[in-house]
Amino acid sequence: MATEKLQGITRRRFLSGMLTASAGAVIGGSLLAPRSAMAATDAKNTFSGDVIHGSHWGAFRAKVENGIWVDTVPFEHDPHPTAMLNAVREVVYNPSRVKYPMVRLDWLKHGWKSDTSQRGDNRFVRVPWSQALDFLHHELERVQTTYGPSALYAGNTGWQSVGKLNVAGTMMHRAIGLHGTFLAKMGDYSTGSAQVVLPYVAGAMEVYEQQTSWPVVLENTKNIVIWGNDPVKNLQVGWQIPDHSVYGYYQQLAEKVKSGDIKVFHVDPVKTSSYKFFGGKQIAVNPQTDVPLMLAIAYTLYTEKLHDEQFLADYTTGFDKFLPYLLGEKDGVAKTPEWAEKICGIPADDIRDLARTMASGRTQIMAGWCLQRMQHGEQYAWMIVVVSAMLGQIGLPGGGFGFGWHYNDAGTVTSAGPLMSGFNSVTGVDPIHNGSYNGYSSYIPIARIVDCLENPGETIDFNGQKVKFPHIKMAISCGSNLFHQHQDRNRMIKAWRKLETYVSIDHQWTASCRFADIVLPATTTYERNDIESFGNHSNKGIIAMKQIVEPMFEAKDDFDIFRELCTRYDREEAFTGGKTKMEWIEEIYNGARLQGRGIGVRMPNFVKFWEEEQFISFPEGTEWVRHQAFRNEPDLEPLGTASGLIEIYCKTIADMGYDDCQGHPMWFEKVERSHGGPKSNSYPLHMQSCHPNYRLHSQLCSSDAFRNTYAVAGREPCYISSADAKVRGIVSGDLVRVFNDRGQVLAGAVVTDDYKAGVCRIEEGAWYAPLEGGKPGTLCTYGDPNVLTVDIGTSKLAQATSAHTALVEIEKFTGKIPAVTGFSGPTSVDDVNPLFPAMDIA
Ligand SMILES: Nc1nc2c(c(=O)[nH]1)N[C@H]1C(S)=C(S)[C@@H](COP(=O)(O)OP(=O)(O)OC[C@H]3O[C@@H](n4cnc5c(=O)[nH]c(N)nc54)[C@H](O)[C@@H]3O)O[C@H]1N2
Ligand SMILES: Nc1nc2c(c(=O)[nH]1)N[C@H]1C(S)=C(S)[C@@H](COP(=O)(O)OP(=O)(O)OC[C@H]3O[C@@H](n4cnc5c(=O)[nH]c(N)nc54)[C@H](O)[C@@H]3O)O[C@H]1N2
Ligand SMILES: [Mo]
Repeated sequence: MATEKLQGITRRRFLSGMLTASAGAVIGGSLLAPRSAMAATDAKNTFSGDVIHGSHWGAFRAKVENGIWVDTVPFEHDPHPTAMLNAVREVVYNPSRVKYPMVRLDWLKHGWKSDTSQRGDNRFVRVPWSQALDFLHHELERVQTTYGPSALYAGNTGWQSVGKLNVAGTMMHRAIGLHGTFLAKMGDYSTGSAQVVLPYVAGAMEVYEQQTSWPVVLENTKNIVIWGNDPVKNLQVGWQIPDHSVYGYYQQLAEKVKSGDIKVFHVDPVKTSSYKFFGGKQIAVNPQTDVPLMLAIAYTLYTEKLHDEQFLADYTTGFDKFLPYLLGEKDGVAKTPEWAEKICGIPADDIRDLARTMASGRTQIMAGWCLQRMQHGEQYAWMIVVVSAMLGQIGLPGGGFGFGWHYNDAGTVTSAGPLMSGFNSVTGVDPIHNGSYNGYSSYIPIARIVDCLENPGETIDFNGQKVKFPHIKMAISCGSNLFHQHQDRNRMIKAWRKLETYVSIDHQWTASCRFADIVLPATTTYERNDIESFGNHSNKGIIAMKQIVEPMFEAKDDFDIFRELCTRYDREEAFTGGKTKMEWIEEIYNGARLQGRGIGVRMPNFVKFWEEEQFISFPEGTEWVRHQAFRNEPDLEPLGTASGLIEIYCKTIADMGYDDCQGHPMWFEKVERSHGGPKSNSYPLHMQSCHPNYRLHSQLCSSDAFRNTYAVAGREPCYISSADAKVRGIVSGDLVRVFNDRGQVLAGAVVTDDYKAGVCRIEEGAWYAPLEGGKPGTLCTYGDPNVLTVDIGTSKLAQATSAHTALVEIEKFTGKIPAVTGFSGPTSVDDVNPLFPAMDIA
């Protein structure tokens, strides 16, 4: 939700909605229990007033009464606040809060020799902090000295929270890295295949880079092709604090579409929020078949001589090697619109029309990331660049391709202000343990974690290298929810049993905590001080993130958790750098202030900023055109590819000799695909697990009152087309079972005409809530889509997630309706001696 047109909520109504929501949301008595109640006499806990803070969902002012956060008001400089801000307060107070250090029952009894098949049964024992940290330290020592660094997986980091100091994953890396080297990860779930293939093709990752400024697009562009992308939905959140100013340009775009000045095409099997907001034409492609559609566009451009030969000659290499494939000289299949129609479901004439329109004027392609989170996702990213190259507009104002328009306020004009640095994982101090990896890889591609657990010793291909999977014995994660992010939950549950010890550090009792042996309670950002940029690419200014409430229960800042861990191996000073948290914040601020002086931007001194101003804004920057430097001076500003040019054919990739990613983009059939593809006879519906409209991944799912504003029958919504619902006798509001060979979940049906027949969606991040905890195959009572997704690499090149290659069947649920598990924290067992010396069992 960003503006009135989006969901019919104006800023004023949004604000009043906030008030109603908070009035209705009762802070549960049990939640305020021990700590806050006990501390009620503290001076700090009688504080009342407004506190400025920031989040992935935007900046806000928290209203505090007697030490309790009662309401949330969007920041006055955010013109288009998201409704998700309504859920943020609950993160502190909800029943899923991790309250105390907890150790899994059988792990407490038997340490690393525990019965790991009990993992996930959610029985935990509260232990004192000192003991929990002793356990963690003991396990790090044991694993390093027994097996060496390859047995400790500490590479994974996730979306944690904003704040330049309290970067949860970085703190973990810094502290664990001071103890010993470990198994790291490569890549991420977000853009795993695009970020590997695009540097070969276009010379840069492309995905996280700033895009051409929106004013330039609004002035110059005639056609915008939004390819598998929903920026109106996805720009609600940001890696830093989003300023949401981009929605102002979106309103202008909507007007230009209305007046006919700009045409927008949405290549998407779903009528998206962006489609509804901008208007334009939907090209309702069959899922996973965009490459045939693009090949047919390329075929049309070439055979109708609409391609830019001069551009191809001057700025690209290898079109001649791609052409025989396109024309079918190589494999006997010309990639004609008629050929593509049978696969992608778009009539051949419509494909030709689209190609002609794209060639008829300035065309900007805005490509999303979902399509590269599928098997052979590399081909999609590569083919976007090839089509753009054929159009010849790369580097012109408002033309060419971009892969990051839906991320981090892209296309806003970057300010002229300085950039803040932050807490760093590197200290320059040697670790205690620096053992040998014994011939195993020192990293794994992030999404291959379960493959690695299942097949230690096996060697896989990855981006021209060989990765020999080590025997992982221990894993630790902090600010990351592995039991949300990873695919094929039931397979994961079995593989997880191979770990001797898994440690999760979080403030919400996520499924990852359920499947952990040691759980440590972190504070939320709202319980500590920090500092962050307002705006991502826009870099509009700096916000003081002031502590709103006292830490709940026994939660500690990640900084203190890891500082205290480091005292156990004499690395406390190295971890803290000899500074307190406030000194760090001041130093981060002063770094930017110094930089600002160099570029003529004056900032107040830290005390004035922190105590008085609390928000400073930067002067406006200048408009910018992506790839313009390369276009103007290809010799002086070559791309980062081997040739310095766009590589339509890439020898480096061809020489890797992979069957599933070759020298130029190609169409490969998928292991499963709807609309007549493999396995569609058994499971006819393509399940999308797109990024949620009302969450950031799994974050905010545990905000009960907010969840109940969108849950259906108490479960995660499952969007299903009217046609598919009708033949199954399903109506909106029904409890449905969504299933395939990999698993089954309950969800609440939302029947809609927005979805093409054969396509359904359960948004990622819905919490895993097993009927029988720890049992593979058990019903998920809330609707985690990753129970149903496939866990294979995209290809030998990137080995990224293929989450969006997933077929399912849906039926009305007729059995005995189980309650939703998953949101109420651990089952606490207290008749066990909490001081049982599990660590001596070794
Ligand atoms: N099926 C499917 N799966 C997907 C995707 C998909 O499209 N489909 N998308 C993938 C993508 S792109 C991504 S980026 C991943 C996201 O996966 P994650 O990054 O793992 O997702 P989050 O839910 O943001 O998890 C962050 C965790 O950090 C915790 N946390 C927040 N702040 C703090 C803090 O200050 N300290 C500590 N210690 N913890 C904190 C939160 O409570 C939460 O549990 O998911 C991937 N999974
Ligand atoms: N609200 C919100 N915003 C977010 C996030 C969030 O959790 N919540 N997460 C952030 C993160 S970490 C990331 S990585 C990005 C993710 O950004 P993306 O991966 O780009 O986002 P998705 O919403 O998963 O998918 C975008 C679009 O792809 C379409 N699509 C799916 N399958 C196909 C297909 O086969 N063909 C075509 N043509 N289209 C298809 C979907 O219908 C959807 O409209 O979003 C970021 N923004
Ligand atoms: Mo992501």
